[in-house]
Amino acid sequence: MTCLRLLLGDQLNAGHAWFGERRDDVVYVLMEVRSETDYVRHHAQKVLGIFAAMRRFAEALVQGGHRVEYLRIGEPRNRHSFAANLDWLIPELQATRLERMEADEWRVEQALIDAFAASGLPGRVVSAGHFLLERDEAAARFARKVPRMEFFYRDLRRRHRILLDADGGPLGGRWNYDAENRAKWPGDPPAPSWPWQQHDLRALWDEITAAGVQTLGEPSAQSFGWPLTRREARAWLADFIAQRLAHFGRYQDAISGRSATLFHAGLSFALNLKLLHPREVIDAALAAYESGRADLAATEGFVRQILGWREFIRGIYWARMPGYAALNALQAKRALPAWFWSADTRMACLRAAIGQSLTLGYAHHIQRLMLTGNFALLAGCDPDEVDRWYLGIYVDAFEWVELPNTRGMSQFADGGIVGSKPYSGSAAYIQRQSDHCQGCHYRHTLRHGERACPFNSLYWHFHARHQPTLGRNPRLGMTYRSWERMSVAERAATLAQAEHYLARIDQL
Ligand code: FAD
Ligand code: DLZ
Repeated sequence: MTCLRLLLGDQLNAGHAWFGERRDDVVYVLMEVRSETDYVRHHAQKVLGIFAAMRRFAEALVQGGHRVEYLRIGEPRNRHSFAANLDWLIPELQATRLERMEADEWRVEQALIDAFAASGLPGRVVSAGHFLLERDEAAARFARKVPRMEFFYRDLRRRHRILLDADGGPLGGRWNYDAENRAKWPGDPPAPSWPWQQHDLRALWDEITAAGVQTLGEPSAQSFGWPLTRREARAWLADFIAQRLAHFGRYQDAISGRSATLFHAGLSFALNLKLLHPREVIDAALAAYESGRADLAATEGFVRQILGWREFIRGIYWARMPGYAALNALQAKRALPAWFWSADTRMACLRAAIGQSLTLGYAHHIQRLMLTGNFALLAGCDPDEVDRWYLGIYVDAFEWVELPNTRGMSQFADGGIVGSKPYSGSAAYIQRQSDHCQGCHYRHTLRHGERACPFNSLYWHFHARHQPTLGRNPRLGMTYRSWERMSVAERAATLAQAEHYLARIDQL
């Protein structure tokens, strides 16, 4: 009797109950497959990082005495999809039973449901043991009505007894320290660089390219930086807590040309591969608070990202898929500008955000939301294209977290499920939060004219063209009142400027 247990590239959770006992009748199977490398064009570092982490995880299992079958990308016997490989592995391993963890992506979950059913073998699907809310509970909670993130987050704080006072209220008397978390970064304190690793992954990169996998961005295979094992991920977490957590909250909405990473954690890749558990990340932050190394606003601001946003986003995904992936509430149809793949634009903020996305496979949240996402929203880019770009370019991008963030939070294509209004901003926002506007080719103060910042006219064009629907949103009342206070001539010049830019969008 042999049980085949399938492990996916984002299921590298050494703490899972499966690995607590060594069993001779269990074979763990991991596969590098073209179905996963090719469903979207990924960043080179994402493919490298996932494969390198999978290989290290498999080696650790073997060292722990487990039986492992590992299919490399270049092996002739590899048939390049989970189902096609299971077809020949089942007889080869004489498997009499199939087991797997729940997949995080709807597409993969459906493929595995079918593959397991086709095998005719008895099987079992277990929780991946990673999230704080089980998948079915999250989906059931959001099936009819999705609450605002804030209320969901308060619920989880109460349930997990995180940052509560003796009466069960929020520590410090407030649930939310958002208002203190919006400062522009003046350059001081200095933003410590991340603890990049120096892995030599050139041999793996040669295997990937020889197999014909097409990627985007820089592989940086000679000194690959992202953490690939649990030990490296733990060290990265410790570095974040010691070096950056204290300033995380205050500067979490800042953008700067002087630092690509500011005080962000850089933990999403390790978290999404499950090298780290969200609870251990939260506990590390709480311990820093309790020992006086981070204040309440910084700690709460960070906990909200993991306990609040990360779990909330996943709940929406599982409650609303597969329909969510087709939502296009604003009927956006435009192609993404060509410079999204080259960073070749005169807009300094977008040049920096896209440039670092191509070199690092990373941009921080406000760059994703208020620079690239905001531009695509204002320009009316097709959410299918926007999704493909975000799903490919970031090392941490897996559909369960990418889709509600992109289509929902950033593009408002879900019509208000994730957020109650679109996250739109003009150059005034970018000037307030960043240091990009000084020295930019464009002028952040101008709405129209040769050097007018495109964000300004596009901002008003977006609101004007969606006035029949967004004009009814009470949270946009001030925006529409400002628009209506402008003179007729000013409005016409602004809209004409936007049309001019939209017609030349690839040349901005
Ligand atoms: P920090 O800013 O240090 O935050 C700490 C952690 O909180 C992150 O590691 C992450 O696990 C969690 N977190 C924070 N915000 C969110 C959020 N909105 N949703 C889910 N988790 C969150 N995150 C991904 O992990 N994968 C994606 O594909 C992804 N796509 C995004 C697309 C868009 C358009 C936007 C606006 C956001 C996206 N995010 C995504 C959320 C967020 O931007 C990243 O989690 C974050 O930038 C990762 O960097 P960090 O670890 O330095 O995060
Ligand atoms: C993203 C990715 C890539 C590029 N390659 C693989 C792979 O070859 N094998 C694998 O098991 N997983 C890979 N992944 C991650 C899967 O797409 C991921 O398991 C699903 O997205 C489910 O969340």
